[in-house]
Amino acid sequence: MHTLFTPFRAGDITLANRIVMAPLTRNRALPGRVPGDLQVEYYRQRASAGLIVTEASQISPEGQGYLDTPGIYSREQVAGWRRVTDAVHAAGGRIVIQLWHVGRISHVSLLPEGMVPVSSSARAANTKTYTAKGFEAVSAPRALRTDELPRLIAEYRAAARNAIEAGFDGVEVHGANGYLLEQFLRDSLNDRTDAYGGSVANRARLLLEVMDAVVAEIGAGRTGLRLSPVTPANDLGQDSDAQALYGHVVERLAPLKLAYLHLIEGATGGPRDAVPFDFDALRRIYKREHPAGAWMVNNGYDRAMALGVVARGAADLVAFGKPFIANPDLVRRLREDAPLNEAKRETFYGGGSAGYTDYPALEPAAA
Ligand code: 8OZ
Repeated sequence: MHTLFTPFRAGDITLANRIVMAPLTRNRALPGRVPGDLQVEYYRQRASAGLIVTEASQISPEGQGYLDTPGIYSREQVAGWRRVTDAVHAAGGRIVIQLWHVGRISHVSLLPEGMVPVSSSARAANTKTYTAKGFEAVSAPRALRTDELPRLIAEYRAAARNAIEAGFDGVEVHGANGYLLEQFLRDSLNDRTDAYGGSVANRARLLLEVMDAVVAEIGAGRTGLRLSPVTPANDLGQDSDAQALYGHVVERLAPLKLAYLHLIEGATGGPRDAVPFDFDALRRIYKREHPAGAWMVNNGYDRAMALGVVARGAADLVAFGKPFIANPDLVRRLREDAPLNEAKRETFYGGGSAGYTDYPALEPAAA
């Protein structure tokens, strides 16, 4: 029996198998950044995943960076998500919400009147985002003042509270892919001279304070975190010593006893080995102090790789992104080694049910 298909306990969350649906931005929220009927159907179809991590969802209006991404800061959003979590739970699944603040990866047209994106620095990213007018260059950010950080941390905490009210099994803090928390972590951008810039300990401070706040609000057993130590995503640039930076981060996270850590190995959605990094060394540091802490891996895994990494004990959980877009019954297809549907890129971001809730599942197995 392959362990990939056996149940697993991550903190307070019991998973029916080790296969996780990775967070996937799909830009289909309703006005008010509220999830609606389409999201209920999309996530319900994928409830056989051991765990679903929702698409990244902004913790505040200022945390949004793309058109039509959902939030988890308003009453209407909580009510919308409640319908999603009820549907997934009724189908026997487990679901956590990814808590997101994009930092400087935004455009003024997506933000409340008069606001500009915020970051660790005032330096703009050389990248585009998707607005009501299509792809546009991101707007120049301003550096957050030190005295604004407690409010930001409180927003993560309130979002975590909202998530539990919405019926989620927990939250995954988005600490990856060039967004706000990673903008503080890496010295390729963070040019601060306060207690949140400079040394590794200072650059990790905001992330660790956010994790402390979320854990204090909803408990460590319902809290996960996603990291991407060497991704080039969103023009952040590489840290001068990623191994030391992330070694410090996981060493400081271990005593929190989180439900799971979720690692993007390599370039998000791209090459796994473009930048050298010893992910297993990171895992060993983390597991030394938190052996029960689930280690979730992601990025370009196929069936053989996933079976292998779990069988070797090098990971507890494996997250799949694009395969879950195209295969609502991915767990069954992996178990039976059945062919997979191909995901259609044209319908990844925005639109309706086409390329979203219309990918076919296998016919029911013969009795
Ligand atoms: C693709 C498009 C927009 C956002 C990430 C939340 O990379 C995202 C994202 C992905 O983490």
